[in-house]
Amino acid sequence: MQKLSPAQIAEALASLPGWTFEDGCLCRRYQFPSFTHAMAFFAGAGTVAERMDHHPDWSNVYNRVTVRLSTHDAGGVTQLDVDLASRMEQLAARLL
Ligand code: H2B
Repeated sequence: MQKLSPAQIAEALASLPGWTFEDGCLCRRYQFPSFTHAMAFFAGAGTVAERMDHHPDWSNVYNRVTVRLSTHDAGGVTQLDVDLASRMEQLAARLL
């Protein structure tokens, strides 16, 4: 997996509303209606991540989930991170 260029990251972000590029990662902060919704997101996105063998750095406080995506092996953001981010958007859309 090749690291994306700043221009490629900017292009990907154009179709990922709410996502930013911060500290070398794709970043998104979700606020769900409840802790239960946040846990449903963890379960769904966790299953997708495991299938992709691509794992998010993420944290949870009550109904909030902060996600940071990068490809450690590549030392930056790759297409895998863009793909996982868009899968997360699909899952979150059903819970927000
Ligand atoms: N997840 C992420 N986010 N970045 C990686 O570089 C990565 C991963 N590498 N999940 C995978 C697992 C690698 O460690 C295993 C051995 O495939």
